[in-house]
Amino acid sequence: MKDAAPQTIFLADYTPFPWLIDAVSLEFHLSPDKTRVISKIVFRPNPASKGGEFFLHGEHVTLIWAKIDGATITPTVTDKGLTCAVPDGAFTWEAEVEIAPATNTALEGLYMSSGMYCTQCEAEGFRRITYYPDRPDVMAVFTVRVESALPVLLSNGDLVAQGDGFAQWHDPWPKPAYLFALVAGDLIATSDNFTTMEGRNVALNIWVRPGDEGKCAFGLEALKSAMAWDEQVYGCAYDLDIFNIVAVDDFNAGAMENKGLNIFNSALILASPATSTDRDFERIEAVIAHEYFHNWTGNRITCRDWFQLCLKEGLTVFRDQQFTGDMRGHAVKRIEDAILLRARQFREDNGPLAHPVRPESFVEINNFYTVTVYEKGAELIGMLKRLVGDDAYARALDLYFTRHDGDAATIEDWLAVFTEATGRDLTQFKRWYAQAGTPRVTVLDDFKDGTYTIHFEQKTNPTPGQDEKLPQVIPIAVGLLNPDGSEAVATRILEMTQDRQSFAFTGLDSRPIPSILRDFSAPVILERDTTMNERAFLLARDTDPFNRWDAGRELARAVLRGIVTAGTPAPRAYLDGLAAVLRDDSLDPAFRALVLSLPSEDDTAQALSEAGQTPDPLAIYHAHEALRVQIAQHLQDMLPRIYAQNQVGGPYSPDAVAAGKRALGNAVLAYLARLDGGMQAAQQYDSAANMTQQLAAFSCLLAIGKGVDQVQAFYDQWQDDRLVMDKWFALQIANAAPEVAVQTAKALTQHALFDWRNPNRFRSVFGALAGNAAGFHVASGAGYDLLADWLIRLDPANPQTAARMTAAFETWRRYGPDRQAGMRTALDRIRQTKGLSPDTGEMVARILG
Ligand code: B3K
Ligand code: ZN
Repeated sequence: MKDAAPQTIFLADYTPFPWLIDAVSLEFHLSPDKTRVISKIVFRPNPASKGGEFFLHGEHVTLIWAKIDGATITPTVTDKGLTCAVPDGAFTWEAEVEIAPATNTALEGLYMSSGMYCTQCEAEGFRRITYYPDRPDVMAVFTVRVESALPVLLSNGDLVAQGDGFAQWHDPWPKPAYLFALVAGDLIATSDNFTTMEGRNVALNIWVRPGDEGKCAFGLEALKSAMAWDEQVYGCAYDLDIFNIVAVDDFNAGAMENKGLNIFNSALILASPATSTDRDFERIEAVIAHEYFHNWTGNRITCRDWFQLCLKEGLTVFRDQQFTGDMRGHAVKRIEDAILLRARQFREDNGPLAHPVRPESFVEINNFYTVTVYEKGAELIGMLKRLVGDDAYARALDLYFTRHDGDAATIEDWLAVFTEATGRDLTQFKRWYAQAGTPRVTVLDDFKDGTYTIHFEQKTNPTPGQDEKLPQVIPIAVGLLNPDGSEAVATRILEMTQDRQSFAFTGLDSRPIPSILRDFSAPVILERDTTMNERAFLLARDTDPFNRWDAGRELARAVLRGIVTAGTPAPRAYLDGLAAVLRDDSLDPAFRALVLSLPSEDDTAQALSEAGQTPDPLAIYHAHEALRVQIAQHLQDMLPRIYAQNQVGGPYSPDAVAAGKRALGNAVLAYLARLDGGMQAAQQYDSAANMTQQLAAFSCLLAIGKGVDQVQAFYDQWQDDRLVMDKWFALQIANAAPEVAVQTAKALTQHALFDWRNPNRFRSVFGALAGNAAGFHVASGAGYDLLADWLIRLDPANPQTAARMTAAFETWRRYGPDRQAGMRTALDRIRQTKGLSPDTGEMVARILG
């Protein structure tokens, strides 16, 4: 075997695989160190191909024997796969390989987690199971026989035979290898069923380890809601007689949509009021829906190659966002999505890791499961829907499902159905898929003789490999308000297609106040010089909930910048604006909680750096804290009343109304803690009847430097619950004061429960540290050193998770020379590590640029 250097793969180089597969059968003899996999694959020439070498991917597999049409052969084997001579026509490939799931710490392919066998094959994990053309455009019907003494043996599709020590599964739907799954373990099912609109009765099971069976009820309800919703809204029905979900403790991603056998990170499926917060419930519901929706957008119609990842991910995120909006309210959901997009995707899009929604090259595709592909990808679907209208969107989707069912499709296929269904030329829209970077839209306006004109200018900064940007089509939803708050012009979509473009509104009595980019109609940064008063007016009066919230957000950003740069306290107009929203009981409590929340410290750092200043994370931390205190003092008369009004009695329910009240109560609690030294929070901690209340109180105490007793009490109460302990690790670090955050993280890595091989636990420590901006960027550089030490340690065991976490350094260029040097040193140290994985190597190289 020889080591191949990491290779860059290009979209432009795509060629179809020279063979098609009629059928695959796999036989697994499970054993921790010596699992045997016997495969039989029927190949025939692919008429769409010009031919080529017969190459099967295979990594970390030991070939025992191989045969073609029954005759033993000796292929040429490398550490990436094998080649051999094959007959001209159809032929049958057979092979036996040995793999060692127990030592597979990368958590890709077949591995073990808490005594169970499980798989993760997306994107390229199947090649660690057996030799195979491991690419999404090779779709085949799989039959799988699993042999093991373990009681529960699962794979994709329908169970066709079962006996002592074996089970046989058949999946009638052709699928790429990345959707293959196998699970074997001592598992317990919580079951239900669902009858589809086509009359199919589907058995639903959530499989968990003994002890967790009490945490499945919510997941089953969410699954049924998702199944019903997809029928009602998209006309998509489920297509097998069984749908299994398995909870796994050690998992790199959130969950995986394997056909008929979804595998979930246990953090995203197990739910109970005592152990899960409202946010956990909402997220679990969304992820269950997301993976379920993939059955049509991802599985029935898959991707031709991994460059098309956004075809399934952007669309499926968009669908899960619609679902959550329908379940829990669109206004709040849109704000939450915009917060995430701006915090994480804008940051990515404006740094060294910026890449198009459809990238053009990669070394390791796992590095491209990003907020850009997922969340910006979803925004592109939302923009398309806005541009063509709801009816046309529905027609285009119908066409997509009928035309491409069973295909491995491309973005070109996707856009073609829209063009066909609507007659619209989408050539310019396609730039959204190809150009990286967040467009900045600058706004000027004037008013003369009853005509109000808005002038827009768009500009996208250069991103790695893309110096020049062309104008994109941007749907800008605009409404105009009269000075008395009434609507002068209802929301309308302005389609910006040029670098500079003006839009006029005629027949107005007086100069209106514009509300621009309503509902966050495009993933752009709006730049408009405006007054505090105008923002305060929109915060008080805008009829569009997104823009109403955003006006408050913009005010807060300006106030924070003022505190950091000039020590200017928050102006009254802002504080009064907050007070008015808070006391307005006609407003949804969840919305009011969002208005009370401040932008992140990272957001302030980004804003300062865009304004040409060097952010000092410690000064930013103190500015945020000062603003919290000032807000608390300004609102102090009403805080106790709002807190009391938003306590939810009775049995816990995770529904949006109850969760919204708790969100507001807990937002208020955080301000109260700045006034009463945490008295109310300590009381709430003691009387908390659910994890939402307990955790919120715990965070409030930690954030004001208290909570020593609660750290111990929480530990004593929850030490046996892995998922709750993840919260315990994370919260202590996330809320630690800047000067002790690294020390806290370091101490926790010495804790007996710090299992660094478990991705959830690793992220609970280092994700929290990276998220504590002032702590991570502490001037000594200790944060950088600690993270680098642990990434170097994690990389050989689990390159995928290590690589993803190097993104903590992506903002290094924003900071002053000392911090830059500290981060460079850390990145160089990672880069120079002997045997560094291609995954982490690619990330470090891109970050350093
Ligand atoms: N498709 C999977 C992601 C797999 C991650 C691979 N590194 C989950 C999802 O998006 O639904
Ligand atoms: Zn997905």
